[in-house]
Amino acid sequence: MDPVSSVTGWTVRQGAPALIEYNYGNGYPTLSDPGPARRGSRFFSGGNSPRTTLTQDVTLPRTGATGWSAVNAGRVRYTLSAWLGGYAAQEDGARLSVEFRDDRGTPVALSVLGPVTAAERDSRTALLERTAGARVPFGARTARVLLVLTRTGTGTSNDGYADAISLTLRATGDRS
Ligand SMILES: [Ca+2]
Repeated sequence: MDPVSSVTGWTVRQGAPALIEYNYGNGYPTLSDPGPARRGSRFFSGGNSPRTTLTQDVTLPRTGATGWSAVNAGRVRYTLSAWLGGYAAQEDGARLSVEFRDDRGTPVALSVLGPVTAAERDSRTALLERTAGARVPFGARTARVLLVLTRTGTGTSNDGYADAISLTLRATGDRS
């Protein structure tokens, strides 16, 4: 099937993403290239825009083991995870970040994944797993997840790729 450009749950801020099937061919990542084990049918690419950005805003749980009071007690950790990649020896790439904000919208923490370089991919078309995590900071109420797909090589195709994006919260028993 042809690529699609609307992405449920995400807001396109810049450019136009293309969600491409792993069986699309044309040199794009396939089901046999390195990537997530459970990769579904499509992955994010940057389409034909030099820079494509998407955001997803999340309100942290108000109550419960990962709720606001647990956050303020230092008892919640987050993990940001994604598979990021690119095409052959090109340096087109994907970067994923999460920015936690307090009730005034002021940033209180930031984690960034990628981009995965061509050297890290051994100059082959691939998506590689990247993760980061830390304690959710005091006062955090919302999180903005930002995906940036950037074209740096020649040609029109923005071959920053991403898939299996997740942000998870976990209650901890101590102030680790
Ligand atoms: Ca390219």
